[in-house]
Amino acid sequence: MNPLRQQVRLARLPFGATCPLARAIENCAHAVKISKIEVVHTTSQPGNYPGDVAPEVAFLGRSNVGKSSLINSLVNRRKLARTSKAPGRTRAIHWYGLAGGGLRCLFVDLPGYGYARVPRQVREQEWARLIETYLRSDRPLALAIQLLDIRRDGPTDLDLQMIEWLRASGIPIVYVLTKADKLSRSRRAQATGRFARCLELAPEDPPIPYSAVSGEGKVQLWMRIDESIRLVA
Ligand SMILES: Nc1nc2c(ncn2[C@@H]2O[C@H](COP(=O)(O)OP(=O)(O)OP(=O)(O)O)[C@@H](O)[C@H]2O)c(=O)[nH]1
Ligand SMILES: [Mg+2]
Repeated sequence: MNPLRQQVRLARLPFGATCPLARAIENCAHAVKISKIEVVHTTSQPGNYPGDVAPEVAFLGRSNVGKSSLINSLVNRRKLARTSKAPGRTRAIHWYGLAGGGLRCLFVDLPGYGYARVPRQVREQEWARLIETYLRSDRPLALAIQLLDIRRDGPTDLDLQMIEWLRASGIPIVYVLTKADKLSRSRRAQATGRFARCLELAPEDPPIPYSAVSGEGKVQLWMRIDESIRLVA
């Protein structure tokens, strides 16, 4: 059976009745039927935010880890967020508005950190300030999705700095291990355990292996998003 359909089956039993955004996946394995998706705002100026206010879901992680691809995968659009093989593609903050099942939220695609080829000054002063100002702002941040490349041994120092900061701020976090299709099933399971240990995660709150290629992890992640949006909405 298609792994995504299998996840949907498993997911349907306990949560199907209460997660409209996730439930929209039910009948078509690769189509989340969100009724409306729109580009809301783009900025490279710290403090310049959209007038549109709804619970926000921020995508954080190193450059090239797969943030923009994850957004496209979640909404079943190939080119909503621009992706690139070369790191450093997303240099601004992009807000995307999603509505479906009576809920509305904004996905926030942030520039990646840690891209060594960008001059240090630009990296530290512009991008870092953009991300930091956003995270310190009073935007209604419902959830931070922290992306980590599943092929790495563990989080990098920059990832850990970001995670410590998010934890200290009390922002709910879900950890997504990207590019899961690049590892065999057994190596994927090992990596998931390794990241869970490094991050000292509770057994009931494991990281989610995700593949933007196969859609693995999509249902679990939508459930977490759905749950978090409801708490803030
Ligand atoms: N095989 C595979 N490749 C992926 C996956 N997710 C992302 N990629 C690839 O990884 C590269 C970077 O993806 P992006 O989505 O642009 O990464 P990003 O984190 O937005 O990068 P920046 O905008 O530079 O911070 C692209 O070549 C994607 O096709 C995945 O799940 N599986
Ligand atoms: Mg990007």
